[in-house]
Formats: sequence, structure tokens, C-alpha cells
Amino acid sequence: MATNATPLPSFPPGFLWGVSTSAHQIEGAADRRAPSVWDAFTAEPGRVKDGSTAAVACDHYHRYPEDVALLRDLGVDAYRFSVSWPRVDSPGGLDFYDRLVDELCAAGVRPVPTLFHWDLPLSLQEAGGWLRRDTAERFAGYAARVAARLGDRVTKWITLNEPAEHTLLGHALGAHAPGSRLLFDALPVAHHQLLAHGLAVRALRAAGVTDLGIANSHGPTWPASQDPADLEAAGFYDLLLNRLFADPVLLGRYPEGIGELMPGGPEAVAADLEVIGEPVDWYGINYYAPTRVGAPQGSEIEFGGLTMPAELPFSVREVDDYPVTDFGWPVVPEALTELLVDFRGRYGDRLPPVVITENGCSYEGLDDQDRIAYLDGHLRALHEASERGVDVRGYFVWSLLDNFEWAEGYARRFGLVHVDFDTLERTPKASYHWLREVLRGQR
Ligand code: GBH
Repeated sequence: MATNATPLPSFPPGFLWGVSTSAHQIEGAADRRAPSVWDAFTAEPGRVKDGSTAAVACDHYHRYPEDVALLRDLGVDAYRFSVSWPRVDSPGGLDFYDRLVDELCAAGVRPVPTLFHWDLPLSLQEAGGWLRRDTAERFAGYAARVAARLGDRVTKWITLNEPAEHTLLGHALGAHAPGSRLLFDALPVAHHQLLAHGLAVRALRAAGVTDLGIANSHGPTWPASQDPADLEAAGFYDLLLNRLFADPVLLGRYPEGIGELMPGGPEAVAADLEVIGEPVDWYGINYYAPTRVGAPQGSEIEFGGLTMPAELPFSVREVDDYPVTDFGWPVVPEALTELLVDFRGRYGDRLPPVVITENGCSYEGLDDQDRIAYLDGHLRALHEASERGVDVRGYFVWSLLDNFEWAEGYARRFGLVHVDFDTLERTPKASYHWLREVLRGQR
């Protein structure tokens, strides 16, 4: 892929430029926190492709000063990281985030914590995890504890990362921790995460926190054909990935037919939706690729490393005619414009300012011209969306560092900075130098 030769268009003043990571994927120091669902999942043979664990990962817990220096030299405004609930639950656990936030502030980089990025404390999982309502209540208590400690320096917050993927991959298909294969019985997991989001918004606001958002995973769903069966299947997939998580947050209601499937009965669900629909200050979108979806094919299929059960009312197909990343995900920058313009059409004035909280790709190598082309293309697509009336306020690259890519282990490299997982040495890639120049040009 070649990068466009014309300079990138300018983004408005105040546009927030950042990079993202998550606790379990980079911190390591597993001996200095309580176990999480990911520790248990990784310990089961065959769950993680290369058999690796995140016990050390990038050892960011000990090397955070070096990583903050990389952020400062890159010239980003903001750094999105996640707070590990099992670490906060351990003695002295909040001290680490206290130090990290101080280091970021001293470097002139704005800290943007995410309070949950999939690493539930194992003790809570053993008590029922996200299938249980009180996990949502406990989350709000934990969020308030973090805010009480960091709220004097942190001015922008994210409740959850991608409850859609955590429901689908972790609880419906069993490809991620905690490894449950509940299919549609996983719907309460979605409801309780959404409730956790709403309760945390209330708890954080009560603690004086402002500028609150959520990072939801979204992408256009493309029907395999115009055949009614394919259109119906694609519409259903769009409902599961996009509307199930956006409608309650932005409109305070579930898409038609979904509320009835949620736990507690109609009155309890209606009361919960009031909490879930508590307005957010901004809406985070993690975007990677569109999905092609058609009618069920009646057989178990392998897709993107997942086995999709035959009984699902849709089947995921390949997106042809586009280049793919090393992960096999299609590279379709214009689908980001499509997604945002469609969102604006769907939610109108109920859509608050949007921040792209993740966008990136996995490629090997230090001279990562393909990553540069991917990011360049997506930034142009984002600019196009703002030209077309979408209020876009920020963009975060996934990820600062190569890291523990969940069920793929260390085999997929999403970083702007290469990590040698034997020596833990960090080496900025061509894309890091490219982004630094882009950021200079934007100022
Ligand atoms: C995010 O999840 C996570 O937040 C982050 O932790 C993770 O490291 C990062 O992305 C990279 O994986 O239909 O073949 O094009 C992203 C969840 C699921 C989004 C698969 C893209 C498309 C696969 N992704 N999906 S494909």
C-alpha cells in the first residue's frame, strides 16, 4: 500500500491526538496484583495461540518512565491507558497509577484512563462475573475509589472498553476470557456491563468527575448481497455489534425486541435504562474494519481465528477486494467515514462529540510503511467525516507498544514502538517517526 503524497488536512485546534494501551496487555507485574480472568484463561492449554501469558508482557509496570518519555517525544496530547481492577484491589495497587499519572503530567501528556478493559478480578468471576448484577454495582464502587485518588489530576475518563467484544468474544463465543460459550445466553453480560457504565457515570459525577465517555467497538456491517436473507442477517449483526451498545447509551433504550431478552423483567430493565442512558460528555469509538455478513450457512466456519457456531442466525464472510493486515483484517479507511456519517444520521443531536479511541493495525517489521498507509488513510477518512458534519474531537492510535494481543499472544504487533519480548527493549518504528511529523504539522 502506498501512502498518499498530499499532506494530511488540518484538524481543528483543540483536536485531541493520542495513543492507547490497556493494563493487561502491557503492564506485566502479575505478582503485584490479584489474579484476573485473563490469568486463569491463559493458564488453560490451547486458549492463547502461542501459549504465552501476560505475566511480564511489556513490563510497563516497571518501565513506565521510559514509556512516558516515548509519549512525550512523540508529541501526543493524551495517553489512553486502562486501570487494572485486580491491581487496585491489591494493597498499594493505586500507587502505581498515582505514579503513572504524575509522570504523564510532568511530561505534558494528558492521562485518559479506561476503568475496565476486560481484566475482571478472578474472585468476582468466581462469584458469577458479568452474569451477575452486583458486578455492575461493585464496578461503580471501584470507579469511585479510583476517582478519589486520581481525580485531582485526571480530567478525562472512560468507563468501559468495548463491552460488545467482551460479550461476544469472552462470553458468547469463548475465544477470550472468561471463555464461556453462551451464545445468546450471554445477553445479560451486555446488560450488566451497560449498567456498570451508567452506575459509574453517576458515581463519578458524584465524585466531581467531568468529561466522561465510553469506548465502544463499532464498524459498518456490509450485507453479502442484496438478497433479503443476507440483508436480514446483516441487519441483525448490525444490531448486535452496533445498536445493542449505542442505543442504550445514547437513547436510553434497547433496539426493538432486545429489552425483552434482558434480565430482571420489563420494569427493572426500564429502570436500568434510565441509568444506562445517563448522558455522556463524549462518545468513544474503536474502529478497525467493516464486517461482511450474510445468511447463515448451516455449518461451523472458521473466521478470523474464531469458530463461529452453525446455529447463529448470520454468517461472517470475507471482505474481498481490499488489502488485509497481518491479522487478515481488511483495510477500508472509507468505511470509517461511512460509519461516522451513519452514526450522525442515526443518532442526530443525541450523539455527543466523537473521539476515535482506537484505530490501528498489525504488521511486522520496523519499517512499517503499511501501518503508515493505514493510519494516513484513516485520518483522511476521519477528516472527511468531520467535513460531512460529524463532530470529531480526537483520535487515538492503537497502540503505543507491541503487546499481549489476547488470544493471539505476542504474534500480532500493533505498536508504533517495537518491543523485543526477550530483552524488553523498545524501538520506535517508522510509523512512530511519521506520526511525530504529522503532529508537528498539525500545530
Ligand atoms: C480492540 O479490540 C481491543 O480493545 C484491544 O485490546 C485490542 O488489542 C485491539 O482491538 C486489537 O485487536 O472482521 O476480520 O475484520 C478489537 C476487536 C474484533 C475489532 C475483530 C475488529 C474485525 C475482524 N476487534 N474485528 S475482521
